[in-house]
Amino acid sequence: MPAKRKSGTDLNVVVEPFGPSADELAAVGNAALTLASVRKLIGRGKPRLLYVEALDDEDKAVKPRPPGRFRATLYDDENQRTILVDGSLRGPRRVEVSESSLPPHPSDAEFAAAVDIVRRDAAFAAAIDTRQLQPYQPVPALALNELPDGRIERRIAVGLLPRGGEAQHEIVAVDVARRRLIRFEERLPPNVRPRNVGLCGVPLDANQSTAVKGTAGQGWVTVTQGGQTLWRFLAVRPAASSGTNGSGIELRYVDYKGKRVLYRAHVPILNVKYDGNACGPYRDWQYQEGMIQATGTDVAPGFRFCPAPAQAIIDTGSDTGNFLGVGIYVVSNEVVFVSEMEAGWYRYISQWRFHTNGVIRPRFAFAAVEHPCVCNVHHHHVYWRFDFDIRSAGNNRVREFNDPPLFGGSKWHDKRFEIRRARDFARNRRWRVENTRTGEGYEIVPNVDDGVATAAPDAPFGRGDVWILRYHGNEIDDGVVAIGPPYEADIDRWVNGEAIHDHDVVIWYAGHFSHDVNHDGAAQHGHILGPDLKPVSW
Ligand SMILES: [Cu+2]
Repeated sequence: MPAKRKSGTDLNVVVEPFGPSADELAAVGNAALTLASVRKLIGRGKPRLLYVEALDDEDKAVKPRPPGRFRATLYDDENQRTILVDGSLRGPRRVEVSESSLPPHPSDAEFAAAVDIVRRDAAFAAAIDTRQLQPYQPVPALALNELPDGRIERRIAVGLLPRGGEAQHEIVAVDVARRRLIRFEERLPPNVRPRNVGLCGVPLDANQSTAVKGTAGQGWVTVTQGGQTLWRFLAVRPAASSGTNGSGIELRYVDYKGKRVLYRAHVPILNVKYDGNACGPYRDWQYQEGMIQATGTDVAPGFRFCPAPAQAIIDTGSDTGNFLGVGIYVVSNEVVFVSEMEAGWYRYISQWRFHTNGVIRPRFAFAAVEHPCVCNVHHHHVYWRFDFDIRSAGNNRVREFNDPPLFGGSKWHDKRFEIRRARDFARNRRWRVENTRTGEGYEIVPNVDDGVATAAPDAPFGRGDVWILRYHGNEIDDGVVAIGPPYEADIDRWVNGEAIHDHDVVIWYAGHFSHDVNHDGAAQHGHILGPDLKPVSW
């Protein structure tokens, strides 16, 4: 049943659940394990089923439809391999089975099993029982171990925060299958060895649960005002978002006043670099939802409509909450979607704001829970991917504005080929994507807090500010898994000379934020990044 929610203003927000439910996915995953082709590949091993994701096809030629495929991810510790079972949700008995040596992110159940093993270990049991050590999930979430023949053993990393007494910070690696715990030299892996021993950041939650990769939840959103449809799009919760490392709150098929603006909008890449490599660098993931404070009505799995603003860690100063998913609320003339993600000790806020006047404000915000690493100044980089399809997928062009102009008297010029561009606030630089036939467009207007990559203290780690690319269905993310190097965004490789004028274009937009937790005030000024997307001739 579509749930209709009226806000205090005359704005109406309706959300209709879309796609398979969590129960359906779980059933499909369990059934797949019994299939002969799957049993054959598994052999005598006892792999663990980590998660079952719903996948959609990247096909602009067809109308939006619910995800038609699934992927079940299993891990076989004995043979150091990942087993992937891909199939159709409509006919789940026909599947393709493949194997890979790339180690998958831990599931919640695996992490809980790893914590349990640490809790029973003689070296830690007493300190954990008396609460002198508090387990947490670190980044990276895996501790990989290279064997003499080059194979990689996958172990689950478990962090232990000191809570008094003689306790010291430690991260251990847990072999869940053999119920074995491995300790590091100096108690810490080499990329988590800050010089300081104190803790900085917001107090860690009381082990509240998170929503991990594959947790179902998407819905069609319709925003109307006085009988007129302003916005219609599909919203996907972070735990169900696309890409190697997830995408935060993901938008699909965004229409304003009945005209297509974006085919997809999301954050497929997120990374962090410390001054002097005090810790890290790290590639983060954007699918693990943490609790937000949201009170209201559940309108779809993972979506809650709230009469008052839903609040994340940057609003409450607390790592705890009462809801996993996306909070929706209306404030003045904007409909806001907000969710919070966890990656180790980082907390990221994914937000989209839709104004009645057609402006979209994508936002990303940064916070951290207590950890020795975050006492050190570090630099977060967030990369939005805006797949604009202004009125149509093709027949789009990109123009750039500079005032004062770069050459001659014209402030606008066309971008004819793929290119990487820097933000230039002195020239009020911005970009516009237009339909060449009909003239409607959207402007991408940078905000000063988004920074400039070349001026960032950790340059050249941030790589760039804006990339203007020809659309390709296989360039949704850069494919870098959040387990090891490289950590930098690899968007540059797609800038390979293709013509973009009158074609299907994609804009990547990076934000760069230097985080000094010691100066995190109540106002959190500058912690929220993102450009404004403004309609032109709509
Ligand atoms: Cu930070």
